Amino acid sequence: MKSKKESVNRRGFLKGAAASAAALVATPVAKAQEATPRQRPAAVVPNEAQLAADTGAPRRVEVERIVEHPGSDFMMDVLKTLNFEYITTNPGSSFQGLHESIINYGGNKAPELLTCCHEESAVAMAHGYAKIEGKPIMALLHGTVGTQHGSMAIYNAYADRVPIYIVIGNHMDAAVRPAGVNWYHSAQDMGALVRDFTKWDDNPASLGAFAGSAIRAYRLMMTPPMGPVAIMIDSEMQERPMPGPRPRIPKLTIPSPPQGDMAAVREAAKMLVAAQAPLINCQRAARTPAGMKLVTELAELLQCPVNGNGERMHIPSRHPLAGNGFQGYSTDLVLNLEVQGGGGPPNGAKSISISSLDLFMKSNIQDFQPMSQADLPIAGDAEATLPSLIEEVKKQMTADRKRAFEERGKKIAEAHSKQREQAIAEARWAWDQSPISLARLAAELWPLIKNEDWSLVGWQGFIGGWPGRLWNMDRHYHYIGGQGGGGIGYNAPAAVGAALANRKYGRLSINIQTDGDMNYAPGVLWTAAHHKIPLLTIMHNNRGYHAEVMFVQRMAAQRNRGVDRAHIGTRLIEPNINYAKMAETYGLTGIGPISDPKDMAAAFKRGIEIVKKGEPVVIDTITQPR
Ligand SMILES: Cc1ncc(C[n+]2csc(CCOP(=O)(O)OP(=O)(O)O)c2C)c(N)n1
Repeated sequence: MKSKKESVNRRGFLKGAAASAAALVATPVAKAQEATPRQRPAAVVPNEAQLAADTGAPRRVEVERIVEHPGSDFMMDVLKTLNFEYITTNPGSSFQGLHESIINYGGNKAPELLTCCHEESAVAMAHGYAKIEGKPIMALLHGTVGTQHGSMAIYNAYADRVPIYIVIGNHMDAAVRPAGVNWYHSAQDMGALVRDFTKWDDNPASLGAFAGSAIRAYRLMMTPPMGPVAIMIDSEMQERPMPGPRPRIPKLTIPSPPQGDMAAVREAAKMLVAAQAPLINCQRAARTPAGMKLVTELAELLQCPVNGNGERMHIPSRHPLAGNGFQGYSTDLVLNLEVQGGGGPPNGAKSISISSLDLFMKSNIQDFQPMSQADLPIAGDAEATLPSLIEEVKKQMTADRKRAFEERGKKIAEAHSKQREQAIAEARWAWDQSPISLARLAAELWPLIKNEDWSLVGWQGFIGGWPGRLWNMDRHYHYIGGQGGGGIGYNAPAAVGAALANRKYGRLSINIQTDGDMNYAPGVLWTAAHHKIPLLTIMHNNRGYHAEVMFVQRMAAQRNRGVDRAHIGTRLIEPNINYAKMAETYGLTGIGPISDPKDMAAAFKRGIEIVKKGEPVVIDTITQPR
């Protein structure tokens, strides 16, 4: 039996709940078509009995007026022409109209809405997805607050030249914007928050304008150099009934990527054929799987080395021409393909640059690097230009040059195989050490995955590059590079997004994950569990922000003050973080912590088995700093 006091309190609670329900239903659904300033219709509030009877089953919320054809249904018609497979979001009232249309309009057809616990995760997931799939998904952000949270990830994608279609809700019309939190979340120029690092943004004032902007944004985003775009959507426009006749939706066509000028391409071929020791340098040349084939074909024609599996796959890791050539290979000509800034060629060497970055640049953010020193700069997309360059090299090659190339190629191949042997020898160092060596971690994992269709979806910059040194990477999805803008917090969510893209191909996605990065927004683990995204996450748990430990140590040493306090502000210790438990909290299988290297193989096998059943797993390994 409830006491009298309790039942009064309960009634009081229900009254409060009814009031908040009133506030809730007042905003989203019941809206009339009248001119501004608009009267909000009084909402019909669920009564106490309804609330008390609420067992958690979906309840029909009554409203005074049903909106038959809300603007957001039309927005969905437009967005569906863009064929997004997924929409990542953290929910917000500024796009509740569109949210409702996504889940209910058009018979629940794709795109699927993915629930994210942080906007940075929503955007970075889209970043990782696009690098595997070669096409974008949409990230839906809430007003000023969601956009600010998402902005770091937008910046990374911008610097990485990766397309993300960002839609941002806003309560534009101050005359009808309810007082309170909606004002905090609204902006007069929302796009300004991310304009320095989006390729384009727009704030369409009508549904007709939205249709045009939505298609234009997609085209601009997909034209090299690619990049994220942002479209603002006004809440009133989403929620009001469609005014007047249905606007036209422009047809989506994507411009072909720009090729470099043919006269310049011929000149480049001439320089490459004549060079004694050319080197191909790639940063983001391969946009599609074809890019990797083209770079490899050019290298094989010229029998010259390819430096560049840093940001994308450009040549198989065990290809004899992968690397920088032999010791004493004194490069006299560098061919830079989509390299920011074009790099400084070695002393006395000449350089050619083929890059779409010359076609688009913004002012404020300094990601463009020092001024390019190219002797022959060709403005154009490298991947689109490579077929003509290959043809020209073939035309200009003589039998004499071919013989010289073959000689060169033999020496490069010998050096490549020596480097591989050296990598294997170096991997043995500290083999039995605890904390576990990263080389051993990569070496123990390789035999377990090499016969699978695997994909490394995390960055290898902070794990000593061991997968690239030891594994046989020969597909475009074997490696997708790093953050782009160096923003930590990218890796964990981008890996989930990349694993999402890999899921439909049945690929085994693997992420060797640093601990500092994981702690930015670990809720992405829940997203992986909730949406059943198979992913093997192996924690590189060095219990700290090791890059920063090293910086502080160096600074202290430079000042001769000793390095014994460099852990202050840089280590994640006292208490240690248990990632197996973290994973379990979010509904994943957690394994570890593992500090004895002998225990790794069994844990990896178990993890792989679970991932192959379609689930995400986290294995916590306690590792050497680097
Ligand atoms: C958003 C952001 N904040 C801070 C930094 C500075 N920073 C560079 S590396 C690093 C440490 C990253 O730690 P972790 O991911 O654990 O890798 P580790 O250095 O330990 O290998 C930090 C904080 C950054 N690059 N990005």
